[in-house]
Amino acid sequence: MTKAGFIFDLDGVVVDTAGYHYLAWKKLADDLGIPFTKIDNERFKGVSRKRCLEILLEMGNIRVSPEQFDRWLQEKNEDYLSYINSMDETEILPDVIKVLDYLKNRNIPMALGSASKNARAILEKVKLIPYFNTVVDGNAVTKAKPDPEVFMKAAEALDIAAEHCVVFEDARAGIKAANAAGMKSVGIGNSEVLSEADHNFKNFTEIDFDFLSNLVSELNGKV
Ligand code: B16
Ligand code: MG
Repeated sequence: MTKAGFIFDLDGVVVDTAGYHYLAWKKLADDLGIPFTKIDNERFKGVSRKRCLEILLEMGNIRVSPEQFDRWLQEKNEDYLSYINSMDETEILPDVIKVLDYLKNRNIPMALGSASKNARAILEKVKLIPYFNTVVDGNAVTKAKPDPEVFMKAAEALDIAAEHCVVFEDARAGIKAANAAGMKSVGIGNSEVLSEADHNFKNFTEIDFDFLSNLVSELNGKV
């Protein structure tokens, strides 16, 4: 029986929903007269919805009542969900299924660890729910990455010790969270941004079965 657990971030690792987040934030920013570009959107990756709105309002020097803040949060999310609703399995990032199948065929427990409160809905849309033993999302955590809470909860739900887990992440805060949890970390994306990761790949097409097999052995070998 394996002691190894694999934990995956969602946006930027399994699917690329950043473009939809951008469109929804851009619409709100336009309504509020705040200039907002794709470069600004980079700062929102891996960051909670509430914190994103705080940053947007700071950019526009806008102060609002808690009620208005909540209304805008809801507005952004409804807009975002209208894009999510038309997602399907064609939006799974290249070779993600190859990696998930490899692990599933070896009965290796897998978890999703995401800041998104919409994570479960997205997994359902792209039909990936059956791969994951547990989904820990933005509804389950109180502290955002780089706090390790999301990944610690995922390991706990898998019933696997943190030091036997590995996290796949595309955000610097996510790599920091994995390292802080005492887990192995794999950076997906820009290796300069993710330089604190134990391993780096541009995307899943660069990950081969030898790498996965060695990783599983390494995690299993830990005491
Ligand atoms: P929601 P991840 C994160 O997902 C996104 O990268 C980030 O841009 C977004 O603000 C956050 O989820 C919250 O999403 O509004 O759906 O709750 O990378 O942690 O999977
Ligand atoms: Mg991400």
